[in-house]
Amino acid sequence: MHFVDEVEIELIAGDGGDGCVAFRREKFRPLGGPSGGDGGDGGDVIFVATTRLGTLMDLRYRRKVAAERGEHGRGKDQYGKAGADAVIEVPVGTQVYDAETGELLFDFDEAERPEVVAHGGQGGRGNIHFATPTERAPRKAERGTPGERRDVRLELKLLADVGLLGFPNVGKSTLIARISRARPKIADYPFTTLTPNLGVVHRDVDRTFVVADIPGLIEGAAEGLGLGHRFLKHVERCRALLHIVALDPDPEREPLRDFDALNGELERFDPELAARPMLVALSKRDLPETREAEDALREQLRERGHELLVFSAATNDGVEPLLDALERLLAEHPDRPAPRSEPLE
Ligand SMILES: Nc1nc2c(ncn2[C@@H]2O[C@H](COP(=O)(O)OP(=O)(O)OP(=O)(O)O)[C@@H](O)[C@H]2O)c(=O)[nH]1
Ligand SMILES: [Mg+2]
Repeated sequence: MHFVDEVEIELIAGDGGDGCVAFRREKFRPLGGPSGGDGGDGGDVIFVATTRLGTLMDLRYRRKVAAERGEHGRGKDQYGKAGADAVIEVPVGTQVYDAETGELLFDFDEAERPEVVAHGGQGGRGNIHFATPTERAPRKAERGTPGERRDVRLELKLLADVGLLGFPNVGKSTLIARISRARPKIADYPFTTLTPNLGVVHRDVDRTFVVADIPGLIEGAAEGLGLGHRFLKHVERCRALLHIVALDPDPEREPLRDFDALNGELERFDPELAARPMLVALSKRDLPETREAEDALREQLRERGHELLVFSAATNDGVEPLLDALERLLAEHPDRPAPRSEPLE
């Protein structure tokens, strides 16, 4: 499935139909009473969020979404039919911005709650409404008002409880595959994961949380290096972060330096992100070199105010305590962060 998290589209609500000027035909009177009906209202453009979708892909090639116009009113008191609404499903986590001003217009953070994103015009009144005692044969009717048109930009930000962060290859995808039914690709080369994946962790029937596997970030991500901030923004709506570090065969890389580098990226991207509740975990505990490095790293992180958890997704060692700690952290931070009002450039 292709992952598309940004689209721009034009929304065109239906114009209202015009009211009609018509008269009854009666045998000996050229102009009977007025009989022009009202125009129908134009259709609205309505978005509704659904959990069935995880991408904005369906909208990618749809440059515009238009609702039907209202029919014009007709003679013999006939009203025009209202135009049909255009109802579009978007994934939960979709935000709608005004494409010109950047203003946040709608935040679809809940499923099945429809919103009118562009209002249809109103039908004009027909001449049946304009008869008065002195003007028995009014030639007047209203035009329908135009439907709202607006250019919007849709941004999808995955709504996960926990965002998995880390350099490429630290084992993010292996962990999400271990703790949920998500089956991302796993491989020993960097940037295996190219698009975020969601996994639902079931701890008990009524205790679940959603984890997002964010593609590997590297130094310079806030400036667009690697997969860049295209994915950093998905972290924005996560209640908590799990920052994973690992020993890497590359001698240039070192867990503590990776940790500081990624935090620096978060900070540069959005200081609020760097302040998000965070757990730090060292992965691949099954490897002897990891166990050797564990204590020193724990000490270094303590100086930075973080506890270190250590786990192996390969053997499951330490995974349950890690999930317990995540659950506790989420319980302490029950609210989802509010959306930012400016879209990202
Ligand atoms: N020994 C050991 N290897 C692991 C463990 N977890 C992951 N790996 C290996 O590390 C490599 C990278 O794992 P991934 O899960 O693809 O890493 P990732 O963080 O998702 O990487 P990107 O998607 O590239 O950012 C793979 O070869 C995994 O098999 C672990 O607990 N122990
Ligand atoms: Mg991966």
